[in-house]
Amino acid sequence: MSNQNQEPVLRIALQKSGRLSEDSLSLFKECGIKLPSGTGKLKTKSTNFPAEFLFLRDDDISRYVEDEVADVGIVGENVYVETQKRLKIVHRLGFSKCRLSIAVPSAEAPKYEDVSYLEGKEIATSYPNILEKHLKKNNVLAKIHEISGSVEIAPSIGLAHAVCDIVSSGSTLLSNGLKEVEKIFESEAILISNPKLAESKVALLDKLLFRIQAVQKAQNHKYILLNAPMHARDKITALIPGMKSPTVMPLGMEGWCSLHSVLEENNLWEIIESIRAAGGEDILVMPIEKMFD
Ligand code: PRT
Ligand code: ZN
Repeated sequence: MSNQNQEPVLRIALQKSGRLSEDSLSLFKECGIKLPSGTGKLKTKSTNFPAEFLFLRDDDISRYVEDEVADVGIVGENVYVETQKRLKIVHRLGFSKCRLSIAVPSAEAPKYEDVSYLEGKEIATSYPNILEKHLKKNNVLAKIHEISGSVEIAPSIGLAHAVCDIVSSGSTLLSNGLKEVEKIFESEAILISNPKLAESKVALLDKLLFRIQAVQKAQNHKYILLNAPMHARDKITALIPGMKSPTVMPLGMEGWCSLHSVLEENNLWEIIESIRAAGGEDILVMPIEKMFD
């Protein structure tokens, strides 16, 4: 029960242990939100942010948020969509990426041209709702066997002709003689919230989001410093426009300047090549801790 006189606290549900937990905890650490270390408790309070953490099975997080036991939570999008809850996806977090795919025994794979291969077949999965929607959309009638774990062994024990399972590296499918033939859903960790949060909690959530965005932006950008001959300055400046424009500083050496800027990680190598082709030298690329614009 919440007490009206108490300061608002954002109750955050996280996976206790599994593929979401480590990245979830390091995200809060990067956001400067401290947790008492190594308590192993089910519930703990941040020591420097009005937040309380609940540590749960990932399958239970959406329900806790729906039931208002938690205000927000971090879950895999696959689990959230499968459970068909009407919550709010507040932010995409970019970690615990995986895909939900159809796989068939390798010997059968050449026969799989499209989803119509599954007509009249039996498919084992832990994601019956997402699979059913995909089959319906493609007008395919198939029998879905819902199983909660070790889906990949279903074809070899004669339970199903195909599986629909989470894939990350693909090694589980490979070691079970299966071949991924169609990707039906892509997933990453998401921050979900109850749509009926009180205003005071929304303000805390906004504060948290501001920090998460600064951390994510910093992770996707690098700080770059380089030396350029004066004649190449404008050309290189155009390659690294940065947040407003690069800093240009004279070097002790006549005819040269130093350029400082910020660039996106995902086309870093191409930009470095262009800078070198334009005459830039002595290039340093460094991580950015936080980024606010
Ligand atoms: O104990 P709890 O119920 O909390 O955890 P859990 O065991 O149900 O979930 P967990 O920790 O395995 O996964 C949590 C979330 O991480 C999932 O809901 C996905 O959103 C995401 N995720 C990312 C994955 C994977 N990668 C993944 N590889 N979830 C599961 N797997 C499994 C998959 O089921 C298959 O058995 O790993 C196997 C495939 O991996 P590869 O690398 O061999 O392809
Ligand atoms: Zn689970």
